[in-house]
Formats: sequence, structure tokens, C-alpha cells
Amino acid sequence: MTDCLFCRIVAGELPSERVLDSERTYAFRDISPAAPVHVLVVPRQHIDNAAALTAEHADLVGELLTTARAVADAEGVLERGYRLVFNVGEDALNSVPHLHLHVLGGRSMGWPPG
Ligand code: IU
Repeated sequence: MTDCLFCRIVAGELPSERVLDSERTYAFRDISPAAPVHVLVVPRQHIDNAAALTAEHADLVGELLTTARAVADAEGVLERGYRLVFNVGEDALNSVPHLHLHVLGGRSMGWPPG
């Protein structure tokens, strides 16, 4: 059994609130939402983070983005806008070592992020 939290969520070994999924991706609600809409889109396969991506992952990355777009559409935040974030490394406060794309929306946001 893997000890990767998000691998276990994808496998259904740990509970999550599914939003939608695709062949290679799974989208679920963040347990500690930072915005009214806060969904994480993860690849079903384990990849540590965005710094571990190679050209071989190009199709998968495209699928992560189209899943994120479908989440924004389904959540009704597409028209007013939303933010997509990959955190990488400690300066960015990346805390879970399984690649995940944050979909944040439902409120206006500041820039630059803190
Ligand atoms: P980060 O980019 O690694 O900082 O984001 C990790 C996210 O995973 C963060 O927003 C957490 O609230 C979220 N999360 C979760 O949804 N479920 C969990 O069991 C744990 C973290 I631990």
C-alpha cells in the first residue's frame, strides 16, 4: 500500500468529495478551502510535483488543464474568473508531494499572492 495521500484518495482508500474525473485525472474538493470554490485536480498516476514533469507528460498536463476548465464550468465560476495554481517546493508552500492543480474561484483575489 502506498503512503502517498493523494494516491490513496484516487484509489478510494481515503474519502474525498469527488467533483469530476477523467481517464487520467481526478478532481476533488480541498479539505481546507481557501476560496468558495477550491478543487484539486490530480493525475491518477503518481508524479511528485510540476518540477518532475517531462515532455512525456504533455498529454497528461493537457488533461489536467481541461479537467480544471470543466471544474470551473461545472462550479459556475467560469464567467467571473478563477485561478489555477501549481505550488512547487517549500517557498511556494507545497505541502503534499503528489502533483495537484488548485482551482480557486468564487471570490475576487489579490495579486501578487502572499
Ligand atoms: P499544496 O499546493 O501542496 O500546498 O496544497 C495541498 C492542498 O491539499 C492544501 O490546499 C490542503 O488543504 C489540501 N489537502 C486536502 O485536500 N486533503 C488532505 O487530506 C490534506 C491536504 I493533508
